[in-house]
Amino acid sequence: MKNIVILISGGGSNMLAIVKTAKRESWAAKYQAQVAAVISNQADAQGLVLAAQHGIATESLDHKAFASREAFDAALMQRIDHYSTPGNPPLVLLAGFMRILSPGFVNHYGGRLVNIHPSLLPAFPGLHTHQRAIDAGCKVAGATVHLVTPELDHGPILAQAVVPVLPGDTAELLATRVLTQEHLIYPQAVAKLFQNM
Ligand code: NHR
Ligand code: GAR
Repeated sequence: MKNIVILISGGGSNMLAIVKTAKRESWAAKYQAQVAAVISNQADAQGLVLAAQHGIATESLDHKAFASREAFDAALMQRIDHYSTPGNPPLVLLAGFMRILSPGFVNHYGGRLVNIHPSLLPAFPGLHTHQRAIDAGCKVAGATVHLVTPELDHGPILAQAVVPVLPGDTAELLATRVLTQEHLIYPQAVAKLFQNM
């Protein structure tokens, strides 16, 4: 069995979309894969409650309890690698995970670390993507699933979805429109990765 570990910081709606798809489409039988755990750097993340309701193991690890980014990342790596199975390090999915990961962490999971970013990369890496797209006068916006590399939001693109930016849009309205698409493309991109693994 290949284990998936999902890292979150908040609501966890992308995490939930992946958990539900994995169950509905019986990934266990199809790909010998399952969501083994959800880990949050925020102890009060609503996503932890949702994951537990679906019978998934949950953990939280507070980045503020560590002296450096590297120390937090090393501890996080240990927690994740607890879910390794013989011959298979876990596939690690960032789903609204809000901490930049150091090169040591990224290289440890090389090719097995995936993020969903709420913009059409390479446009708008980093934070506040929806407001920046509106301010730039973009007519379309969207989301990108990509492999994580040490350079923020720059890894190879696995999937994208496009939505219109509508007159009068606020960042909140646009975020909701984009999020609906995120829930479709993230599970699809993960399934495609497994088909090639
Ligand atoms: N790490 C690496 N090395 N590469 C990527 O592509 C990463 C990553 C870690 C997270 C998600 C990301 C996004 O999709 C992601 C991609 C957090 C920040 C950030 O500035 C930026 C991008 C992303 C996630 N975080 C601040 C920090 O100091 C904290 C902000 C906060 O807590 O609200 O880490 O956009
Ligand atoms: C999603 O839109 C995701 O793309 C974005 O945060 C939201 C999390 O929602 N990620 C980032 O902004 C990473 N910096 P969710 O917790 O409901 O999945």
